[in-house]
Amino acid sequence: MQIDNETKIRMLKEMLKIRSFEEKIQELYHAGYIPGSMHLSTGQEAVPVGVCLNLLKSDYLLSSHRGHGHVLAKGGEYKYMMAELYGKKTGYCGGKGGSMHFANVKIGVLGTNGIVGGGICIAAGVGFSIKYQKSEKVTVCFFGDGAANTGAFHEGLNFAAVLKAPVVFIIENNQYAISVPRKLSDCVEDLSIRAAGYNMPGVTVDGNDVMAVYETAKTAVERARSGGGPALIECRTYRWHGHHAGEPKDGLVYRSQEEIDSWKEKCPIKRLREALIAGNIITEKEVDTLEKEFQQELERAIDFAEKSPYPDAEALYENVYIDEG
Ligand SMILES: Cc1ncc(C[n+]2csc(CCOP(=O)(O)OP(=O)(O)O)c2C)c(N)n1
Repeated sequence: MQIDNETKIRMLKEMLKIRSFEEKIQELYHAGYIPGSMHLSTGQEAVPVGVCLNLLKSDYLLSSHRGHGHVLAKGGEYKYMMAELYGKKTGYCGGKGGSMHFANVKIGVLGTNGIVGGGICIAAGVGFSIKYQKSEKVTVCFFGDGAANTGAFHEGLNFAAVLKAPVVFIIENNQYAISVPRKLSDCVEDLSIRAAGYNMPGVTVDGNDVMAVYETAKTAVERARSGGGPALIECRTYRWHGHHAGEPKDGLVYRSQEEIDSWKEKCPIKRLREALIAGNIITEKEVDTLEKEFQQELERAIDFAEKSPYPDAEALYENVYIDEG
């Protein structure tokens, strides 16, 4: 498959957008500006970007507790995300969701989710509703390798397959579920072979190669959109930091520095950046400019979040039950 240069530049830009955001919020979290807990996806950026570049704004997305990258790749804006992380009224969920609970229907983000595997059955239901309404939308659902060992995984994939629902399930296999390495919890090497149990295509792909992710997702998204039913994609990747931002020694307790360094060598951004510069598709200077622009946008987002008010006490009771009035 030939990927045009414009798309390749977009891939780099979108990955830088996620990396810049997460590096900044990590700083802010440790400086005490962001309350609650936070799970970073640094090193995993090729997965959301490779998948979401195949989606339309009207398509839907569900995600896990590690969802900043997914929301950004689906069109999320720094300022509303930052305000949400700060717990402010102007955030995507009025400051009541925080890092693990972003939702914005306008950009098709139906929810990131603190329950491991929690998005999988919802995605099957969303796929059912798309089919029921005879619409041509697609739903993608991101979750970790740990979530692929939950009962919800079986229920959700089976239900979506029986209904031939337009859902693309994406396992972000970052090698660990908290501190448990996957060799202690998986009985198969390629998690994608589980797709056979649900009679859907399953593919394992290098999740640090954004072009490979893009191409694999393209096939699955087009198939789902044209009525072919769901698919399962396993993206092999790695999280550079600890399970959550406050984890002791940033995750060095259960894994070695050598292991982390070897994955940093395979950084998806470095890889694409070097290839695009070598191919005269973008210049070093243009990449620097992009990075500076993201830094400036982040400063504006922080300012917006800091100046925004906290939700009113009465907001505690809003969005809990449907207002029938
Ligand atoms: C149903 C449920 N069980 C346990 C937890 C605690 N928990 C939070 S994250 C996590 C590990 C998830 O691993 P994985 O699905 O691989 O995602 P990753 O954190 O690696 O992105 C666990 C067990 C939870 N949030 N929900």
